[in-house]
Amino acid sequence: MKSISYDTSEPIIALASAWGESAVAVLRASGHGCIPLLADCFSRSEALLKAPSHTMVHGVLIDPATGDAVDEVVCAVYRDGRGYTGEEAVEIFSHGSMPGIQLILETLRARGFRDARPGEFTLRAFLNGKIDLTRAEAVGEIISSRSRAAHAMALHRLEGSIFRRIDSFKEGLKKLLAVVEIQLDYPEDEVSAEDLIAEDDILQLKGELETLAATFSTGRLYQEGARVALSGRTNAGKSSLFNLFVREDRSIVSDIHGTTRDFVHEQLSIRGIPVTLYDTAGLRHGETGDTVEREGIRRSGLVTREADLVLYLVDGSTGVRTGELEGLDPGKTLLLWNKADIANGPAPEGFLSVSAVTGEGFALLEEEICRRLSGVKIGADEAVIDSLRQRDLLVRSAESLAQVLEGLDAGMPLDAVTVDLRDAMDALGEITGEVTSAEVLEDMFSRFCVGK
Ligand SMILES: Nc1nc2c(ncn2[C@@H]2O[C@H](COP(=O)(O)OP(=O)(O)OP(=O)(O)O)[C@@H](O)[C@H]2O)c(=O)[nH]1
Ligand SMILES: [Mg+2]
Repeated sequence: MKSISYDTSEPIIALASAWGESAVAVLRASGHGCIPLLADCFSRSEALLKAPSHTMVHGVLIDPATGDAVDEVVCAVYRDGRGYTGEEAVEIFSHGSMPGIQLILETLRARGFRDARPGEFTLRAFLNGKIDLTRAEAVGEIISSRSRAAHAMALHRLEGSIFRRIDSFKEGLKKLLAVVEIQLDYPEDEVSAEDLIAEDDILQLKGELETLAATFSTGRLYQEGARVALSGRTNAGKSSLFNLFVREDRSIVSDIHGTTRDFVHEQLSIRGIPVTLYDTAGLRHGETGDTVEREGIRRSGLVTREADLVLYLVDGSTGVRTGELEGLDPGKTLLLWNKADIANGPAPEGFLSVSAVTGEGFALLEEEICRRLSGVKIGADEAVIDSLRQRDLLVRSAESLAQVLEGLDAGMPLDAVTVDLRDAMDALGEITGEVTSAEVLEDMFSRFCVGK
């Protein structure tokens, strides 16, 4: 493997907490020899040099050039191999002052530390065999998670849920390859590929790979969220329902038709899915409204077109107007029979009955939104991927297995089929990082923040 373009053995330093004034800041130092380097600028040099792993040493950082105090700090010491990076490392807890942090960094740079690259601590953890690539990616995913569900899923991945799944896939393939490769050593035995490779096993494995790859859309949904728009005729109760979702009196509600002009939006979480909810201007049939209202309706049209899901409200006390449901996209529309508390009759077929005033049907509505957006119900223990890289490699692996099946059907020779089997295996190896190029690694970790 080509090596990383920068030296990953040098001692590095970075601020691990956010840039900004805070009570405490955390700086991370890592790399062979970083403890003695730090001890050179520490008031209790001996204590730091002798500190056992996983202990804290209190003292003052000092600029050795001037003898001036830099900051009062606490150092958490990790001896060789036991820190996050799998190297000798120190976490420095300092005061969270921006000029103070700058001074610490300058002092340590002068002692021979270099600034860490983005994600370099996690990259080193990977290079030192502390974590595989799926766990390394999970670290980035935890930090950037936008909802509790996304956070929980990423944490699950950090605990190795994806790694274990991939490992079990690899085990299956490894056994097959072992049998096949032994046979390739004895070309004089005329054993066909079909005799050695059970089509059903390949089919099953291919199915499992595809299922895991398909969880990517769910992973994305919980991470990036979805756009949900409220739509319907004027006075259907869109703004009332919007306010119920956001749990505040955000959008103006009145019994005057055409109350909402410009669309209003808010961020919220529906059963763990980050959602941007839009309240839009009500649609009128035949009547035109004034210029401002027409512009509002035009803009609302753009919002509904872009939305992942449209909640189309019908006022249950007046019912469905002729032709009003025409032109709605059934694939992304959820029909709501609002004002169930004063409706003339039960919700027609295909409608969900709700009341924005009494809250009736609201829990079911949330459940339905969640189901429609994610398509599947995610169990707490289920492995869900949130990395395009992993998705593409799973697809590549499944495609190679499809080639294996084609080869078997066409009666291809064993060595030809083996090439595809190996490719399926390599793609899985790339997911966990056994056969990943330096370019891929650098690209992946460059998207992390500095200090992680
Ligand atoms: N009884 C009852 N009244 C409701 C319900 N939802 C809305 N209303 C009333 O219906 C009227 C219109 O509600 P809005 O929420 O402003 O309706 P809208 O769809 O936003 O209307 P526009 O902004 O004009 O398009 C108000 O008087 C609400 O109090 C409901 O579930 N039950
Ligand atoms: Mg409104």
